[in-house]
Amino acid sequence: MTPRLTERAGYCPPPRADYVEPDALEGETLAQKLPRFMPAAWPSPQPMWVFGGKYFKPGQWSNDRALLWGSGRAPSKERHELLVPVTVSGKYRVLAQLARGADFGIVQFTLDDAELGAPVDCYAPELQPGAPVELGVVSLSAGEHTLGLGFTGRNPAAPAARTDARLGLDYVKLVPVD
Ligand SMILES: [Ca+2]
Repeated sequence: MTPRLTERAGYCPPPRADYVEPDALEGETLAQKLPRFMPAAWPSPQPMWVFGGKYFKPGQWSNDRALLWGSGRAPSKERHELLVPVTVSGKYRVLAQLARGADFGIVQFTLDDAELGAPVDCYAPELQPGAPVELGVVSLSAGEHTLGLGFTGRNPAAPAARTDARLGLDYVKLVPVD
């Protein structure tokens, strides 16, 4: 009989995250919608500790992971969509925590195809988590909603030798508004 993964010799369980943002919808675990066109790159859940001690400190990234995605060119019409589950109809503040870094682009969110918040410039000289960004207050019905991600451009300080842009979505949070 084939042993289960956790019963195999040498199995090393993934480390437990030091920090998980309460009530967060983790970017790395949100369901992804199939793109309408073949993307230049597929988004992938990324353990942030692989970037090493300089860029990863316990407690910086919720669940120690983020969803990383890149476009070959920014600005770009390329978009990627995630499914956001809403259990109770109501009004919500939408917050997002994004990674920042030298090759990270200016990101525009959409919600159910309408622009959500202002473009977010994710440039920073070195990889780091940004502060949670307020994307606005929206009324949402119970069910699944589509959160879109795309690039409107790159910060002028981004490396000039490249034209691509990346983003890292640590989490999205829906905070009920009374
Ligand atoms: Ca995360």
